[in-house]
Amino acid sequence: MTESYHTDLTAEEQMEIERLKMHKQILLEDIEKLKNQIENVMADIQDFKSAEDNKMLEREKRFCSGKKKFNMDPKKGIKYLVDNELLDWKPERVAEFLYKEEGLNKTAIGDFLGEREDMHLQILKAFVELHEFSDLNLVQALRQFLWSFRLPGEAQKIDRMMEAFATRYCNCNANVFQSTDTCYILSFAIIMLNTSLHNPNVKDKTSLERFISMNRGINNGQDLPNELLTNLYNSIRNEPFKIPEDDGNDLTHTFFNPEREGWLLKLGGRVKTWKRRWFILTDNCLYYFEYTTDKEPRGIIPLENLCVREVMFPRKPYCLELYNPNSQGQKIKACKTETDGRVVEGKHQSYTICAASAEERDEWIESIRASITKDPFYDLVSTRKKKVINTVTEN
Ligand code: 4IP
Repeated sequence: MTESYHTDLTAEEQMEIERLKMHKQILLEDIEKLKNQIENVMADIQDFKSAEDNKMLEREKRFCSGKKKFNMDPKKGIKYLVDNELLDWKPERVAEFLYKEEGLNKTAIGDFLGEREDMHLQILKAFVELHEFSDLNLVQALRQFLWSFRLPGEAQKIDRMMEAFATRYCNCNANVFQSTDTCYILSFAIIMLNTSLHNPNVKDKTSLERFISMNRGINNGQDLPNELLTNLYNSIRNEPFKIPEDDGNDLTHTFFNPEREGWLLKLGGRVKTWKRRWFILTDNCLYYFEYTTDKEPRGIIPLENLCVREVMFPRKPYCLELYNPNSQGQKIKACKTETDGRVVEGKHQSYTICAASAEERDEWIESIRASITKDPFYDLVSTRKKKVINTVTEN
């Protein structure tokens, strides 16, 4: 049909058709080439995308493993994230990571923030500044703050963190307290009030009147308004602090939960013989046993009111001493089992205990200190109160 159709055409028209056919052929080839090129480009894009996806996945994996490392050892975890370019080693970035990232262990956050190095102090400052305390009363602000990490056990760490908290609170609420120290002291009073009101082991519950009188004169020598203290008291009474990580709502326990056990040498009380004993530090008591498997301890030393320090002893290089600073020369309250099985009062005026190395001794000293929970914040707060009184008398 095409032929008969063509025969009707003039030679010129037929040539034109031929020319168009060729042109069409060329165009089809071009289209084919373009198609191939597009396919190649698409394949490249696909490769690139999956390489990017892989990179992202890889990054995600490393980020997760950084977080796990952080939970086990916060400093190592952060170093890993920084070395792998997953986190900028800048106070604001690290603070944001600690504040916002999910799945971080709050004890680890607290430990990391409490460190003494300059960078850590800057991170702590940036971290606290991520909290908005404007127009919140002190209890509301503390609720927010204490939920974002767990206060570590070491007094100096707590001091730094509470100082940072008080500074931030006063910056957000300029006219509530006369100084940061007032805020600091009252924060501790509130934390202790929480323990007193909500820990079933505390029998003597702090009354509102006592809370108010405990806080007399802390505002640079002046009293805080009764109304403010009453509000704070009621807020704590109606709702205890919520502590991250579901392991009890006793703040004293939450802050001070170190436990240690190990072999140490102990010097006798009257007869000065060294005995190797298995020591266990728990619940603010030091227990010692003859064998690790013994059910009954040979002796129990309640740590309440005691202090611990390093002490020199001839031929025993790594000694520590437990003593009562308020009644030197008197016997320390303790109990021991005599060889005949009778339980009697201890006869030590101080306990001299020797560790196997300087490091072990220091670890014991640190754990014992952290465990002396007569009033865990006593030293921190009393230093601050003295400071307030001195400032008042100087002026
Ligand atoms: C004993 O010496 C042991 O050192 C006791 O330690 C010690 O009691 C005694 O002190 C001391 O006299 P001998 O065994 O040589 O008699 P442990 O009880 O660990 O065996 P402490 O009070 O340290 O447990 P006094 O103060 O009870 O005499």
